[in-house]
Amino acid sequence: MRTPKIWKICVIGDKGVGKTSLIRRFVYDTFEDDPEETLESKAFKRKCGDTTLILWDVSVYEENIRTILAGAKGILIMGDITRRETYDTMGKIAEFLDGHRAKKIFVANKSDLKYKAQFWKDEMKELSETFEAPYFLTSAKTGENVTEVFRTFLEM
Ligand SMILES: Nc1nc2c(ncn2[C@@H]2O[C@H](COP(=O)(O)OP(=O)(O)O)[C@@H](O)[C@H]2O)c(=O)[nH]1
Ligand SMILES: [Mg+2]
Repeated sequence: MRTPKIWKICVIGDKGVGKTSLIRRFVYDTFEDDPEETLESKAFKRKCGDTTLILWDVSVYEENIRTILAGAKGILIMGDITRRETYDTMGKIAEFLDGHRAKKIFVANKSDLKYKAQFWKDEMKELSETFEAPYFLTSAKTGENVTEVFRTFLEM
């Protein structure tokens, strides 16, 4: 019998980038246009084969960020393509996490709003090369690339 694996994955990024929406799309395959704000960090769970993913939706108000991230196997660093400042935050987070053992993936969300994009693949590629971590353009709204992001963690 194979030992079941439990992996902790944390999702972080500026307020409103779609962290909760991405997790909800992955776990429940739903999307809301007007979800409630995440005041407190919260965990979701989804099984993928013999691996159980515990997904931490990290609140921007989280005071114990290091504690929340402790033991994480993976960290999703998320931005919103319609807001350039969220791209800059991704870089700051990656710097802050330098040396953390977790696998990191950069996620530029809201790809369905491409016509409003303030950054796109070139910028993401730069981030990806600087910090040696893969990137994805996702849409929690349409579901584009959402399972691919989590599948990449399972394969890393
Ligand atoms: N168009 C579009 N809107 C999104 C997407 N993901 C999230 N949103 C919207 O962006 C807002 C913030 O999403 P939320 O998941 O609460 O962001 P969080 O603060 O990072 O958890 C909400 O109005 C969502 O409906 C997406 O992929 N496309
Ligand atoms: Mg949220």
